[in-house]
Amino acid sequence: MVATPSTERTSHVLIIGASGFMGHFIAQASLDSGQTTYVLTRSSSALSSSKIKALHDNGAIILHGDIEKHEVMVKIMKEHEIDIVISIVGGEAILHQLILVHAIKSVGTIKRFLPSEFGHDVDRADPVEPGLSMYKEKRRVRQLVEESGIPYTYICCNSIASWPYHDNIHPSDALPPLDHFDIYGDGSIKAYFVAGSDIGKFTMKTINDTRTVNKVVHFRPLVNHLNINELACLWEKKIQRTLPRRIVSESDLLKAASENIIPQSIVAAFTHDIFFRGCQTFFSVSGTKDVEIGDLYPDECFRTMDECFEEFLMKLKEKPVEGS
Ligand code: NAP
Ligand code: KXN
Repeated sequence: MVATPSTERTSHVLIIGASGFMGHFIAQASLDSGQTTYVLTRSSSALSSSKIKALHDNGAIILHGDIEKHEVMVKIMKEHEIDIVISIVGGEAILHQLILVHAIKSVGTIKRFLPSEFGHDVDRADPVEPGLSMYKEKRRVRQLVEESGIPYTYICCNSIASWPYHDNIHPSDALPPLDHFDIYGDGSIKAYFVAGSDIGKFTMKTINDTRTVNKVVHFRPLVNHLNINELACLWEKKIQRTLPRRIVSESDLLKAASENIIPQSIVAAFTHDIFFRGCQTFFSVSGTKDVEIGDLYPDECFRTMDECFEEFLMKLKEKPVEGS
């Protein structure tokens, strides 16, 4: 029998924040999954950004706009018949999404909205300030989305696979340490680490999946459920030498948070929440709104931390750091 070509059109996905750190992984995964991918940027000379140019070269359609401009966003979503909106704006722009939610509501045809979450479950985690203020903003966005009746999915992907530096908002842009390890407390509290490409890949699986409508999707890959002592040993095996450990105490992190230097103090607050309070593991994924990504896609594998550290090692070999 000859297969009939499918006449179903691919989803039109609008990605906001693709020039950013996390957004780039999502936009690349959207292209890899074959969706028609629109990338919104505020920059009018977008192709001068190497990240946007790379996405354009891979087939993304670049649009100029700003989520703070209601009418512009309504026009863009209507004109391009957008089905799915994924926002991955950074910490300073979380509340700008309130305007975007109103625009999505007035368009009326958006099938799914993924707001800028991509971390911990903000309704459960309770970090110290200034981390708490960022979560309060994300909670406000959740509340408006739910009141508006827009179908949504919240991606709680936990930590991006990298060394968890307490002062770097984009830790996977940096190599793991080569001089010493900062170990938080006794180093025994575990976290979940997910490769950026997997955050993208699994996020894209959820967007047309009816099981994730109005759900909080938790990423808890057991292969990457590790504490910082285990991470340090893994990296030592890769670089084939041992490094001294320096203990960073709970009060050191609380002090770094209380200094209120943005964004570093926000990261210090989240690092405290992860490695002292255990915010990624203190609850079970069992509420009526919760789903675990591994339960949804049991046949899909996650990249392991071993593979991610191997990739860092390759980068180190390509570009050796002085003194290493
Ligand atoms: P980022 O690098 O700061 O990038 C933010 C992007 O937002 C920029 O590319 C910017 O695009 C876009 N943007 C900002 N304001 C905008 C506006 N008014 N209209 C349109 N676009 C706007 O962000 P990020 O650090 O990746 O953070 C993204 C999300 O991921 C956050 O929710 C954050 O909490 C989370 N995150 C999680 C982890 C983790 O380990 N779990 C790590 C990092 C981030 P243009 O300049 O091109 O307009
Ligand atoms: O401006 C920012 C930003 O863009 C990202 C301030 C903080 C962050 C952090 O977001 C990121 O560095 C790490 C992180 C989150 C949010 C995280 O580990 C969990 C989370 O829920």
